[in-house]
Amino acid sequence: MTSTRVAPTAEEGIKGASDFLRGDLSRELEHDGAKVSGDSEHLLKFHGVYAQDNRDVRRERSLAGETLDYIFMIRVAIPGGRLSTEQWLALDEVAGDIADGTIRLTTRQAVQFHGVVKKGLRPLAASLDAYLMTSFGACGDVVRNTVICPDLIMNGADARLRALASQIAKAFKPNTMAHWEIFVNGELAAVREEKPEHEFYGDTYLPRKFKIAIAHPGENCVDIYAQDLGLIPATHDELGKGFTVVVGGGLGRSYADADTFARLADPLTFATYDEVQDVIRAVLKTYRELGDRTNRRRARMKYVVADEGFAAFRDEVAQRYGKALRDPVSVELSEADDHLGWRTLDDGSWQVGIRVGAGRVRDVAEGQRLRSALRAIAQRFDVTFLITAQQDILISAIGPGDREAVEAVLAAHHVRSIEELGLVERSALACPALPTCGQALAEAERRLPNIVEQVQGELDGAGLGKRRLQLRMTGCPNGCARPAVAEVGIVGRTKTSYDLYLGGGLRGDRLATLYSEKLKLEEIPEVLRPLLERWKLEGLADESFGDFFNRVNVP
Ligand code: SRM
Ligand code: SF4
Repeated sequence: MTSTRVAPTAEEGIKGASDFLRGDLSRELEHDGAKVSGDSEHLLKFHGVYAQDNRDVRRERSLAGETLDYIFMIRVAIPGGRLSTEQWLALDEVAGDIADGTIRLTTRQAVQFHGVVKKGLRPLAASLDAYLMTSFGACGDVVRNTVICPDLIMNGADARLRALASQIAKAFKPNTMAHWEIFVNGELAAVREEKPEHEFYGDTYLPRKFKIAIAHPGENCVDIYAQDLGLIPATHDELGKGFTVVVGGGLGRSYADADTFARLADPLTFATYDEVQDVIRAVLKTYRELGDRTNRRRARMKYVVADEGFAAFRDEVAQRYGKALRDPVSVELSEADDHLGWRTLDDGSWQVGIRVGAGRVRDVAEGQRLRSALRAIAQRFDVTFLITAQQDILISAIGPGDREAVEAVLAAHHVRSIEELGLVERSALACPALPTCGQALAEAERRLPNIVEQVQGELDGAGLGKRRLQLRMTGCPNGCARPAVAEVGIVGRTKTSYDLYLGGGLRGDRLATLYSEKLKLEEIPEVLRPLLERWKLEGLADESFGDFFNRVNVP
């Protein structure tokens, strides 16, 4: 009789044999070669490190029989995207001394460094550690960087809410000391007593990554329904303040596996502040036990929810929670706030939100010198930096008398104000894609300015220049810039073609539908043109493009 049981993936074996994420990493970091072995590549991800090669020179080097240009990407987990000026200056120094001169803000409020060589990994980890930051757990099969609406941190009336992202990050960080032993202070860390690993991780951790976000009660700037688990502040008639917990979201798909899909999270329960971590633990245990460890393409929790059915999944969570789950309190989120521009906070201080194209903080010769501007502000003013889930940066807690001085620094570095931005540019997102991402099928970040300009041109041409249009672009269907919930989602299909998704929107509560396949990038404005014309003629007053597209059911 043949067994139908499928073996766990190689990655599961690597995790299990790694002695809690150590493996051979110490030795590998010490040897001279520019790269690490495949097993170590997998373990490195848990430490926030991705092995990459510069794909711009891959072909010519291969043809010439030369070794590839091996580089590493390091992702720093920043709960809620909140940074002190000292931390920002430390990141700025790393960018200049160890990485490629840029700081890449991510769609999950974290920071990435690109182009780091192997011998830079330990100094980089030590610099982060000195300023209470780490890349540990920013990648890998664990709870990833916790995202929160910036308004809840700086302007939140409720102190418990303000602290929640950091508390969750702490509570769900793996206990192993491997990172500090291998990357930061070697023997010193090894002699420290190591706590047993969390029960919901064990020695093989989760089947795949797990993403948590906390939304503002009024608007959806964090794309809460795209998360494995989302917390939406809500008030229960009897129990008072707490959260509607939503679960089972995720946006990645794979062309190689037709049974992969984007899915929005569903409401699971209402939890009070005191209960919320136990509910998360129960969800994690359910995922740990029921998630697919035989196929990494279908290992995310959304597939457990979809395969089991939501009601059965909910029962499984309740069993592990140890008591019945309450009904969720119904919530309604409005369109995402981009947090850009100047506003005053409740305590009378100022905040300015600055658009960072595709999250890339850099100095452009003869142009905007954003990296220098932020450095100068961090050196002169006692402010707080906040990274948004739209890859932008907020300078917050600016003293009531400092607005003009901060404005002057920004202007001196040619940092564009929101009044100078086109409305497509204002909300457009793109993932890094080429040349660093190993999974990229097509360009994204490097082509974003061009496609934004063309689509803005179409809007202007149709007399719709004052209307918002949300455009997101990725180099493959993994969906790192969340095109699956955008009004216009452009997704890399082959080196020179893209699939076009339409009809998501700024509330983030609707999946976009596949409208056209394998388009050249330059064809996209033409394909959009008649749709924008129809939106102008047939759209209701103030109806967004995404809402219009769904209402009239454009063929
Ligand atoms: Fe992502 C893998 C970049 C947010 C879905 N993502 C990658 C890797 C690490 C490529 C790789 O595996 O080799 C990319 C690094 C490229 C590079 O050169 O820097 C990468 N993802 C990013 C970032 C930097 C995009 C950005 O423009 O900001 C975001 C970093 C987030 C962070 O700070 O933690 C990023 N990735 C997302 C999101 C959006 C979100 O989380 O809100 C998604 C869709 C939501 C989801 O998870 O479903 C996303 N990334 C993926 C996937 C598909 C996972 C899946 O199971 O469906 C992959 C592929 C994988 O994990 O193997 C991936
Ligand atoms: Fe890479 Fe694809 Fe993510 Fe873009 S969407 S960063 S190409 S994995």
